[in-house]
Amino acid sequence: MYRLYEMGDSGNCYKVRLLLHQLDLAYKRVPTDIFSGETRTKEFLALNPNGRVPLLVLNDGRTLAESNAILCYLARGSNYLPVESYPHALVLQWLFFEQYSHEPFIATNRAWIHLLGDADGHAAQIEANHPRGLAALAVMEQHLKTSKFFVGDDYSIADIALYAYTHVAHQGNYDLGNFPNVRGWLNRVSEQSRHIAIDG
Ligand SMILES: N[C@@H](CCC(=O)N[C@@H](CS)C(=O)NCC(=O)O)C(=O)O
Repeated sequence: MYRLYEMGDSGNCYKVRLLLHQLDLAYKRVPTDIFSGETRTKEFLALNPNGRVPLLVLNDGRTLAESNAILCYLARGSNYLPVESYPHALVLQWLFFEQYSHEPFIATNRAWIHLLGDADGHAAQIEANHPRGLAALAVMEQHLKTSKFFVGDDYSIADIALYAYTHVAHQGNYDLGNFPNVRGWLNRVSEQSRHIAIDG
């Protein structure tokens, strides 16, 4: 059985739980509180020297970090990751977009505002991040004008990766009111079979 070191209200960890559930794979959750330093202990750093969750431990003890790498590993051979090189690369394109242009602005503001409750202490960073998060949402909005899911008509791990922090973007003070295509897509993702909610 897989072991997943994770935190319930982290979107990066939720991506992995959502896919594990949709693939009906057995796993054990290992709750890891980042705010009390549990990702920086000697024991945890031996598993992931980068000190971050999610961290997946395979049956044979090998470890895998980085949420989107874990999605690729688990989705291989399933309907959630196309095999053909071009659609496969498009999935990767959106996974990299999520990590470089979306998550650093949307997830980070959510963490300061919603998880830490310290909007005042991070006001300048939140303000600087906000337009960059909106820019990522605008890219998604434009793409979803003509596409049902991120890669064509089929739900994939690109959707899982982008759903994780977009559906809770309001917790980082992002208003999705001007993004009707994004809202429609959020609904389609939440209607997929075996969908589960994020914790918290
Ligand atoms: N790029 C990484 C980001 C992981 C990450 O930032 N995890 C946060 C929780 S969402 C964490 O563990 N932070 C603990 C720390 O920085 O000490 C991924 O996608 O897995």
